[in-house]
Amino acid sequence: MSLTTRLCAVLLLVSSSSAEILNKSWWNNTVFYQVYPRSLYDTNADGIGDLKGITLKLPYFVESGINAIWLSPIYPSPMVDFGYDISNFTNVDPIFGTLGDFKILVAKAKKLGLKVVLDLVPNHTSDEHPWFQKALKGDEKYKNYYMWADGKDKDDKTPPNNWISVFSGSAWTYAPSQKQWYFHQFDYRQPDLNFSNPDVKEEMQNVLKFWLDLGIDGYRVDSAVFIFEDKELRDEPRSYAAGATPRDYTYLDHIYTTDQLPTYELFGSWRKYLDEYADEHNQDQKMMVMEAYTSFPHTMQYYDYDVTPFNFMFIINVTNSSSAQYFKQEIDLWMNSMPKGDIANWVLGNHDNHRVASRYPGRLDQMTMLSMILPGMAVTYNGDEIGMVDLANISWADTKDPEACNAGIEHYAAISRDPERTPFQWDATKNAGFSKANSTWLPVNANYKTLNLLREKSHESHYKIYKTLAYMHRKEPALTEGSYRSFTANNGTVLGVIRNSGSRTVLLLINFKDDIPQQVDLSAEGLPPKMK
Ligand SMILES: *[C@@H]1O[C@H](CO)[C@@H](O)[C@H](O)[C@H]1NC(C)=O
Ligand SMILES: *[C@@H]1O[C@H](CO)[C@@H](O)[C@H](O)[C@H]1NC(C)=O
Ligand SMILES: *[C@@H]1O[C@H](CO)[C@@H](O)[C@H](O)[C@H]1NC(C)=O
Ligand SMILES: *[C@@H]1O[C@H](CO)[C@@H](O)[C@H](O)[C@H]1NC(C)=O
Ligand SMILES: *[C@@H]1O[C@H](CO)[C@@H](O)[C@H](O)[C@H]1NC(C)=O
Ligand SMILES: *[C@@H]1O[C@H](CO)[C@@H](O)[C@H](O)[C@H]1NC(C)=O
Ligand SMILES: *[C@@H]1O[C@H](CO)[C@@H](O)[C@H](O)[C@H]1NC(C)=O
Ligand SMILES: *[C@@H]1O[C@H](CO)[C@@H](O)[C@H](O)[C@H]1NC(C)=O
Ligand SMILES: *[C@@H]1O[C@H](CO)[C@@H](O)[C@H](O)[C@H]1NC(C)=O
Ligand SMILES: CC(=O)N[C@H]1CO[C@H](CO)[C@@H](O)[C@@H]1O
Repeated sequence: MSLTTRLCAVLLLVSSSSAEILNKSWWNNTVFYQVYPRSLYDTNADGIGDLKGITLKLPYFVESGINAIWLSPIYPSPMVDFGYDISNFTNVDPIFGTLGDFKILVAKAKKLGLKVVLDLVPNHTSDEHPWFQKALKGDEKYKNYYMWADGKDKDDKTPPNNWISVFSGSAWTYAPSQKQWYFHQFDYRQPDLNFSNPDVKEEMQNVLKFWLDLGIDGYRVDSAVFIFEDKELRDEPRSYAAGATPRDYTYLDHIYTTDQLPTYELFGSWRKYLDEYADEHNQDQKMMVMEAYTSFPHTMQYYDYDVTPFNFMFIINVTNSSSAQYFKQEIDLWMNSMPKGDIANWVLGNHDNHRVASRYPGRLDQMTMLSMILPGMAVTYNGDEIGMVDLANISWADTKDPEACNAGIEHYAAISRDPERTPFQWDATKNAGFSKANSTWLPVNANYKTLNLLREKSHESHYKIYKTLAYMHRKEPALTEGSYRSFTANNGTVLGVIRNSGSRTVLLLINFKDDIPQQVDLSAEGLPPKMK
């Protein structure tokens, strides 16, 4: 991506955007909080969290300094992939409640000044979706909603090409009723939608509209990189990744099944649609943020289409063993590569990765401060604000994550995402106050008697630090409008961030050698010479 292209895109946006859109880019400098609905709060004692539970906890979010939440999928789903396989895009799964419950949630959130964002999973539907069921019966209209091709040898043995599913093995499954193969980036029960088909585009726009009409404030788009594939269905080249077998996703270099240009263009068109909607209805601008695990240039490319890519660097690139210089280098890379003045964001954790307190042992507060003091949007996964840790010893019998189940009893523990999905630890009562059921969908971490919100409210704690920083992040002018500069000091032992607006300055110093106290000379940074 050349700088000129990006500048052009910015100029275009300025000239084409409507002046009427209210609270443009309101998500800048927000504290954006991911709710994993199954694990937040259970009101009907079935051991699984629900919408009524989220509604009950809305005041907790507000009191914690959070001002926008996004909900992982709540749609009807066979739960082959915990709601990321959707059988109806415009309804609520009975496990979570009803559309009525959702309307109440949104109404209460609005009263509290809390924005609500939903997860959109556009790459595929469940195989139980009526569209796919019709396709399997040969209905031409609905067959074209999906991706079909003849086998290479026109038989039922050889798939159309060598593409591999993320869950391993061929990405094509033969449908005897059609004597053709259908494409699926993930499980064979998650057929991919054909976004080259205008009818599919329109259907998805109707889905966007359905939830906007119910008052939501935007979308977080799941697995954004997978929407379009090469039209010619060309074989992908080998990656030569170490240890990859021909069934493994990593065996191939996915140049024809990820990051395709039409994918970006589709999101650009959704951005426009959301802006038109907000304008027409005299509402605040709608947020659109993308989950895209991809290379840095492909990540930056989203900015060209005026949508915000999640920044996963504190999960993927930087680790607890990275040096202060590497932290600085990566943070600066993002700040200097995104279009000037655009919105940065810092994701510390999510439902697909180990908990931040487990990835950065003993350094959670440092990471919280970093995400809150850096410019842009701070992104928190529920439970990280109290320092919940992975439940490392979930047994095979208790394992729920489909990816872990696919891996088998020998290998599940290494890849399971269950450890970071356990129920929220509210207090020291039964099931950590999460549920009155006799068993919960995943076990509650046994440490809840000492690690819980109620306890953390009563003494110096991760939660108190989080809350203080969250308010600062949103209210302190040096953070909401201030300049940004980073530096390292003491021969790379200390990472510093300075935010400044007029006479107000916020300085963050992180000691990378916790056990050795540091004296930092700040005169070179234009600050008082000695701070401890
Ligand atoms: C949106 O704008 C209105 C009017 O300017 C303001 O009162 C409100 O606080 C803004 N909301 C957000 C989320 O910024
Ligand atoms: C999805 O749910 C809605 C309720 O919002 C219902 O009206 C519609 O018929 C369902 N669609 C499908 C395809 O089942
Ligand atoms: C996708 O839809 C387009 C337009 O309807 C059609 O031309 C194309 O063949 C479909 N692609 C596949 C792989 O089914
Ligand atoms: C982070 O790591 C991924 C995977 O190795 C890489 O593709 C990406 O470019 C890296 N991003 C940054 C910001 O260094
Ligand atoms: C990083 O964390 C791992 C545990 O996740 C630990 O084994 C390792 O010692 C830590 N490294 C540093 C430098 O703290
Ligand atoms: C977002 O906030 C930062 C300060 O944190 C500011 O520098 C930047 O210009 C803002 N961008 C937008 C689009 O509001
Ligand atoms: C996991 O280990 C903890 C402490 O070692 C123990 O109390 C707990 O019962 C174990 N949980 C499971 C599900 O085995
Ligand atoms: C839990 O188990 C006890 C004893 O078997 C039973 O009386 C009670 O109804 C159960 N509670 C729930 C919520 O299922
Ligand atoms: C600075 O760090 C480098 C590499 O860690 C080390 O070789 C050097 O001796 C250190 N210098 C001082 C003045 O501590
Ligand atoms: C775009 C999309 O749907 N991404 C999801 C695709 O499906 C897999 C499997 O359901 C999910 O894990 C992704 O998150």
